[in-house]
This record gives sequence, structure tokens and C-alpha cells, in this order.
Amino acid sequence: MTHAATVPTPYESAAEAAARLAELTGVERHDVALVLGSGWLPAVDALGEATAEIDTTDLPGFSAAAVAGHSGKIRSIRCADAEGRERNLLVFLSRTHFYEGKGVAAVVHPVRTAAAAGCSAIVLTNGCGGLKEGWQPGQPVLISDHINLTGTSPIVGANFVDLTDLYSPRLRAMCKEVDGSLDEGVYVQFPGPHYETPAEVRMAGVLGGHLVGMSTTLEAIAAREAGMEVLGISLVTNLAAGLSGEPLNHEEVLEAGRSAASRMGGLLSQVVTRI
Ligand code: 8IG
Repeated sequence: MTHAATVPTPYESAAEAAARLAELTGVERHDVALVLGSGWLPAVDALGEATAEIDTTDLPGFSAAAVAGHSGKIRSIRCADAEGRERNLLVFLSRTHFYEGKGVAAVVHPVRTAAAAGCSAIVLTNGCGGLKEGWQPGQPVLISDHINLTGTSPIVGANFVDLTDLYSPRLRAMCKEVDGSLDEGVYVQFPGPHYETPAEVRMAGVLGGHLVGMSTTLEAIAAREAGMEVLGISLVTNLAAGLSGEPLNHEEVLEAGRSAASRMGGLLSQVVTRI
């Protein structure tokens, strides 16, 4: 008699990764997850001392990081919340992008692992192009809503998840208390890996978008499916194609992150302790 190999579901795979995470970090339960996008890495040290740092590839279901400026590490950071209670942050120093072609389940595996590890909230950050008049490279913007142009979903089957208020109004208000100058915008995820044409940037604007990038929306959907509260923060690293008169390059993305690191580090550390 033959037995069909049982392939774990994405949720079982995430539970396995969370169990291994607890073993390797010695932290039984994490409270808040943070995913760092392009340009955000220099801000991470403001969050506090790492309890443990592991390679993403030490956990089942994770693949190696593929982008310069993204490090394939997961950091566990203990900090105190506003009332002095201990908090365990789970920080992903890199993400898997949709354009890597590893499938949507691979893109959202960190999110599902964070949920399985106990996180009730997740902060998704990214670097992106900005469309709004007056925005400058190096400026963080709160994501108020999104338009997912990948044509796909991390959810398979008849699970009609509600995405009203996907980007938590409560957490956005909290960010504005920390920094009253923060603006908001609608994030448009293109599949990438090429940047948009100037005509596509104009299309994004006509559709009601203010930020263009290659990540975040699928992760936000998976986080909502898992019942997590979602905060999205974009770092405008460049003006969207056709708006500055200059071609886009990845180096300006990294530079915008370096120059804005202390502002974003301060924002993140204040916000994660208040969530
Ligand atoms: I950083 O201008 C970064 N990522 N699609 N467009 C898209 N992704 C980006 C951009 C941008 N900047």
C-alpha cells in the first residue's frame, strides 16, 4: 500500500516555523511583528538590543534574501511598552517579493509565521515612489489604503475576508500623535521588478494612488486574514518615474533610507511600544 505524502498547508508550515523560531530565539511568544522594506534597515538599531538574531533560512519555509540592502535575518528584540510591560518584537530584516516568482504563499509566509508566533499586530514598511505634490525623498508616509495590481491574493478558497479599514485607523492615529507632520496615501502595488513607466505612474494617480511600490498589499491581506492589526508605513525614496526628470536607481533608495534613518527609527520605536 502507498501513502500519499502529506504536504503541509501554508498555515501548518507557518506554525512549524513559529515553533522553530521559539526554540532558536528562546522567546516563547512574540507580540508585534515588523517587516523592514527598502531603506528601512538603518532604522532598526533604534528599536533596542537584540535578544536573538537568526537567519531566515534557519526556519522552515523561508528562502534566502534576494535584494541588496535587504538582509535575510530575523531579529527578536525585547522592549518595554508604555506601561513598562515586557514586549517581544519580531523583526524581519528582509522580505520575499512577489517578483521573485516563488509564489504568493512564499511572500506571506513571514506574516503567517508572525501570527502563529503570537503577534497581534504587524508593521509593514516599504520603500516606494511618491506621487503627491510636495513629497520629498526620505519622507515617511502612512498607508491609508491600497490598490493591489498583482492580480492575485494570498488567500485560496471561499474565504471572503473583509478589507474595510485594512490599515488600522487606530494605529494611524497613534503614529500622528507621535509625529503630527505625517501624511497619508493610497499605496499601489505593481508586480515589478521593473519600475513603472511614466504613463503607468499617471494611471496610478488617476486610480487614486499616491505611492507606487512592489510589496506590502499581499502581506497586509494575509495579516488581516490572520486577524492581525495592520500598520503600513512607506518611505518615499524617490519621486515616481517621470516626475523628477531623472531616471530611477536603487542607490537613491538606499541613500534616502540612510538619511531618514533616525526619524524613522524614532517613529518605529515609539509606535511599536504603544501598539
Ligand atoms: I524603493 O518608484 C521603490 N520601489 N514600483 N516604483 C515601484 N517600486 C519602487 C519604487 C518605485 N521605488
